[in-house]
Amino acid sequence: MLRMTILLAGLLALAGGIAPASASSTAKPPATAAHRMHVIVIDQMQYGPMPTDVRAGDIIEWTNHDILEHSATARDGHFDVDLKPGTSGRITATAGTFAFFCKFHPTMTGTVVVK
Ligand SMILES: [Cu+2]
Repeated sequence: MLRMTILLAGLLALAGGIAPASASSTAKPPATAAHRMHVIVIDQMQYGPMPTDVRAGDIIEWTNHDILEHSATARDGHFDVDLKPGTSGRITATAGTFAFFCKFHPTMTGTVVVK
């Protein structure tokens, strides 16, 4: 039971940590109900889990939690989002599979599928 309580507290802490990002997004142009936002968190020189079920028109946002500058740069040159420490950047997704990397640390890679 104690373990369950600790797990629940952890989940609540996690939800609390995410809340500020969604709160600040209210100041930005609102996404319509049909278009959602997907956040990829960069931490410790890695892109976090890739979003799934991304549709054309959705917003993809990268948030840099590191103290180093990163980028989300499309392999095909389609986009190049610079991410200074502690900042976010976003694109509007178009259909297709796109691979991206960090131009400052090319071993950082990710791929998002947009339907
Ligand atoms: Cu980087």
